[in-house]
Amino acid sequence: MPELGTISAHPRGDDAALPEVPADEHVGITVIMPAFNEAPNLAQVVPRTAEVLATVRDDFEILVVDDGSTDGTAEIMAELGRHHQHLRLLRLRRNYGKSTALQAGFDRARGEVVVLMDADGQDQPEEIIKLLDGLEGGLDLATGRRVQRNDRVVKRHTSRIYNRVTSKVTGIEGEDFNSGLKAMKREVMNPLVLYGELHRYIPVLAQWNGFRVGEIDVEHAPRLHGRSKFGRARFWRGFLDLLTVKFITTYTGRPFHLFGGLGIAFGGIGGALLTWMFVLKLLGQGIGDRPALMIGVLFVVVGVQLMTLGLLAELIVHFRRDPDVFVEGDR
Ligand SMILES: Nc1nc2c(ncn2[C@@H]2O[C@H](COP(=O)(O)OP(=O)(O)O)[C@@H](O)[C@H]2O)c(=O)[nH]1
Ligand SMILES: [Mg+2]
Repeated sequence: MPELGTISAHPRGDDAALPEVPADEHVGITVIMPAFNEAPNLAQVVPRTAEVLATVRDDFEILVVDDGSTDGTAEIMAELGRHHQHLRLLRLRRNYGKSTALQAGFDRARGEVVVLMDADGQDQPEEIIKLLDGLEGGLDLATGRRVQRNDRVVKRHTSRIYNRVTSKVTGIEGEDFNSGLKAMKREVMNPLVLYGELHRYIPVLAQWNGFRVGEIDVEHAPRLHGRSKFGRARFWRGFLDLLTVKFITTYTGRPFHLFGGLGIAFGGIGGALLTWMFVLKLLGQGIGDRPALMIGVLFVVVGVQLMTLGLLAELIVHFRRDPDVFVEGDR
């Protein structure tokens, strides 16, 4: 996991308009808004969101995670803070990426319900109500399904492929895994560990942790100002992270089943080839130039490597058990 130690938990002196936050107090709802250079958007989105939340309950907070923005986000937030008492600003020292920013938000969110929402104006604050209704209706995580996507054509297509592949690989039903708008109960957030591009797979990880996950149709608007930060490079990294997710959700508890299995397969084939070569040698044939000899040796070495890797992984799992993750109730 990337280092989070350098995150400033409280606004620095120049954000004096924002009050210090008592971390042990709980509130009804926390909206976490990751923002990377979204100053003009925040100026519109934050007040709108506060307005909507105020219709549901008084005790909420909007936690903007400024991920190393260089566009005057802090100043805008300080200004907003003068008019909105529910505002919190978490400033990261540099740009860590959306997953790490969300994780930093998780670590400080005080809400019984945690809402994730993009800061660029694409997610509509009014839709939060629908998601909250979803939670009332029994879901643990309600994730927005953008019915009419307002993104560029390329993005819409890559996104469709990505959603199909994710659903196939993970075996989890869903049409819009990476929507920025989500609401979850606090328990769903607690075991999540986000880094890299894992924020794309929150529904997968939550479902795997045993929570009820559902998609709810939401409106999606064009970006208010600026451009999308998610280009091609991040898209590909997202696919690598799909492998990570697949691995985490399938083999975390039993890595030796993967590595050991592969190791036995390689070792077995290699061993068979070497036995064959040994027999030929005994029969008096020269085997020095036989490809099977090389392949046999290679496979045996690879097999041993995989087995030891699997045992190491098993050791790590063994010592990292967190018993509270599995427990739903205990009385
Ligand atoms: N904290 C943080 N937020 C980011 C980063 N990149 C994008 N975001 C935020 O994530 C949200 C969605 O990003 P956006 O560029 O609109 O992606 P798109 O909607 O998928 O095109 C916006 O609120 C961005 O400010 C980042 O590196 N760090
Ligand atoms: Mg966007």
